[in-house]
Amino acid sequence: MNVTELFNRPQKQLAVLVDPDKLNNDQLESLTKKAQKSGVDYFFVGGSLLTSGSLETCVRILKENSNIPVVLFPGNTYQVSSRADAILFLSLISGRNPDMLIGMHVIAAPYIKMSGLEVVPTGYMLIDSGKPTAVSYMSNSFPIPADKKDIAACTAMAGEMLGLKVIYMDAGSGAQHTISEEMTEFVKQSVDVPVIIGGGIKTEEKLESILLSGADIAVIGNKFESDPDLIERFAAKVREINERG
Ligand code: 1GP
Repeated sequence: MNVTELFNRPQKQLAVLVDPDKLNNDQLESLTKKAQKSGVDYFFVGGSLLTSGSLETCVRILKENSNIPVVLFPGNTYQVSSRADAILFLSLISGRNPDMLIGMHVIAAPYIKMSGLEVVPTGYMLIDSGKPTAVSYMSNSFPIPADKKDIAACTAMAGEMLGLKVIYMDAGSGAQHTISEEMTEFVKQSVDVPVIIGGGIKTEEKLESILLSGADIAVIGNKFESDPDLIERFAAKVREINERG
């Protein structure tokens, strides 16, 4: 199965977000082994900026120490590695910055084609989380207000109609407030493609309520960076939800 097919599986899934800037090689190797042991579904790899970490080294360590699919979640056009399994080809449909809707894609397209990576056309939607995030600043775009679930749903619908294969709603890394269950549910009911939710998920309770309200895949970065031992517990929670049905 390729990554797009894996995203479409009926069960709830867990992605660990790895920012190559945040972990040294030893920490990354240890986190990778924990994720492998715990049965995590994906690694998402990327960051708004890469200032010290190496994307290539990061992907190599993930691949050498696990058989978990590695999916690039690029913060810019430089974050392409042919060692990964797939790339989220992100169109920032919550914003009105043409560079993030199509401009960067034109620049990246030939490199991505040469890389041979599986391309997952992704409708990326930033949702307001109470304070400006790195990605809203770097993308020069406004997030969708947190209480405007109708705007979020119509944006997701439009993305699906444009042919995007997955919707990723993100409150931003380290968000103060996660995306609400109400918005998650409303968006999920509005589209047939898988819905990914991330940003600020820190507890098993939150993970559970986001998945039960309709998210197909939950993405967690910050919390696992500060406490990698939680990976096992969070992955067990996802398994438990799937077994309950
Ligand atoms: C950010 O959705 C991801 O783009 C994950 O956010 O780091 O807050 O878990 P956290």
